[in-house]
Amino acid sequence: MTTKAKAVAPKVAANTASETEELVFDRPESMVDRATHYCPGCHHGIAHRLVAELLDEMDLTKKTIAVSSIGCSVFLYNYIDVDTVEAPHGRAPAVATGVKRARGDKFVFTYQGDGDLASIGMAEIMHAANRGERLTVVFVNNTVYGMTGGQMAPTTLIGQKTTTCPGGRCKDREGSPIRMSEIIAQLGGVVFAARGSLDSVKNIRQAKKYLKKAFEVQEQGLGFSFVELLSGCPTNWRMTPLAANKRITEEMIPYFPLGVYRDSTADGTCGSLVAPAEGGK
Ligand SMILES: Cc1ncc(C[n+]2csc(CCOP(=O)(O)OP(=O)(O)O)c2C)c(N)n1
Ligand code: SF4
Ligand SMILES: [Mg+2]
Repeated sequence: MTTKAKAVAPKVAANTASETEELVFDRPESMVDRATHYCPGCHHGIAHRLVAELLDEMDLTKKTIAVSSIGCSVFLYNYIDVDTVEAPHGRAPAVATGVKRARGDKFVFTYQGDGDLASIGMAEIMHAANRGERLTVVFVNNTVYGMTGGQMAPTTLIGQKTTTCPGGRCKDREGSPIRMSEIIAQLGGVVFAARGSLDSVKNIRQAKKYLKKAFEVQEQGLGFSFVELLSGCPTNWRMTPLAANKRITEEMIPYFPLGVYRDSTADGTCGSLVAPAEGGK
């Protein structure tokens, strides 16, 4: 189910006979030239773009099989020009396991929301990580079930109002928000686990570095790699995009600290859990 991207614009565009303009920002070749269905201010588009940029830069596009799941990113195959398998809700790590084991020559990543990965698919993600499947998981945590209208997710913050906890999430009633990167990092088959954020340019650049490392881990055949991306859902948070970004900075990052939680590669920390780079627990 691939869609061909339009030819990319030349890197130097002629303006007049005597003048040229340097193209400094362009659409990645592996991204389809099409408007997305995402709401204004949604971070799924940024996450897609980071993935697409790396597929281009690492020359992975032609050998990639994406496993998209259920949630607002269900139409990922419309936007990233790679072969894609659509997995039932939460089952992407199990489907990706089959794909990667059958086609070890392919680059395989799952792209999952927090409702998908940390709720209905909790068993699948835990066991795929524990087995050390040689695949990469991109986990978009926006603390809510976005697609279905804003129900509480396992990652919903204490006090956050959703349609299923209209008075705000209460620890005694619904339990504490689950920190997936910290849990995943402790499982035996995990080589790289990190949490980035898409709320600022600085954090987006850092998130791309984490994704790149995770992709390299798979390419080197080392084992399971996992990157969580803190993201905004302005629509279901009932916020403007700017206020949503601020919420990530001020409320999400303190609870979900950014940084590398496991790096067992040769240039990493040889299998030990590592402290997050910033933020407090
Ligand atoms: C087995 C099953 N249960 C429930 C649903 C309904 N459903 C579709 S998307 C979704 C929530 C997705 O939330 P999340 O994974 O956080 O993705 P987001 O939309 O926030 O990116 C649910 C519950 C479904 N499609 N399949
Ligand atoms: S509902 Fe939320 S997650 Fe879904 S597209 Fe809109 S802003 Fe993005
Ligand atoms: Mg979500």
